[in-house]
Amino acid sequence: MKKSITPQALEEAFLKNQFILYYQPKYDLEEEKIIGLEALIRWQHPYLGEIGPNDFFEDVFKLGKIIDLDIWVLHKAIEDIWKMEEDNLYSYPVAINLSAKSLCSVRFMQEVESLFINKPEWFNKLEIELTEEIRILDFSHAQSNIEKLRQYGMKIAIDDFGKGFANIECLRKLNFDILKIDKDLIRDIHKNEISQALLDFIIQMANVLELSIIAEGIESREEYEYIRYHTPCHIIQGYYIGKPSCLSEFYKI
Ligand SMILES: [Ca+2]
Repeated sequence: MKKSITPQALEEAFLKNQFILYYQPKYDLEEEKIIGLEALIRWQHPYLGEIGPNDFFEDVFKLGKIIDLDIWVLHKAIEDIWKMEEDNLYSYPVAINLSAKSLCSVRFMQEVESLFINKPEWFNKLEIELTEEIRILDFSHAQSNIEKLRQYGMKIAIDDFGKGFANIECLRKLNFDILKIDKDLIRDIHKNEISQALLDFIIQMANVLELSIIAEGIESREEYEYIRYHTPCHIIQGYYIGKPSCLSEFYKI
């Protein structure tokens, strides 16, 4: 599959609008309802079918198109938030995944600013998930842009927490609102005492830092029950709760 992803094909994907956003629900166990959606990108390739981000992100980075892609996601998520309101549907907050490169880029921030000037009311429905896998070289610049985004009403999450080595440094140097616990830590948590101890520690730390917590990657009934009955974490995400699907799926009766 990788071989067929040529720079031309990627250029064409942008020109011909071949990307699509799927949404995965975040569920609140206390309120017993969906409280938000995470936007997840797919590429609808004309010959290869649907391609997940893991299979084309590297090429997007190599081509220097990651900011273009993040801007596309931002526009599309806002369009979908607007569409939910237009159709008189409950408008869920939408989280988008953002690269550190875009966060630190003038172009992305200008795009956010011009969208905000036109429709500020959309922005308190938007959340940013920043993965700590990507390296942030200039923390003070990243932090000042994070503060701008928060001033626009957006909430900022540190994504995949528990993976990689930059976790604590990111938490020390940047201000977040939400901490998303990585799925690797959740996997088989019901039978892994080390994961359980680490999860307890992360939850305590998040409480001290006044961060909301989301446990992602819940795929089995056992994982679900462990989180539900043995931890105070009440916002969850994963295949056990709901797979990524088209926006319209959330409004089917
Ligand atoms: Ca994410």
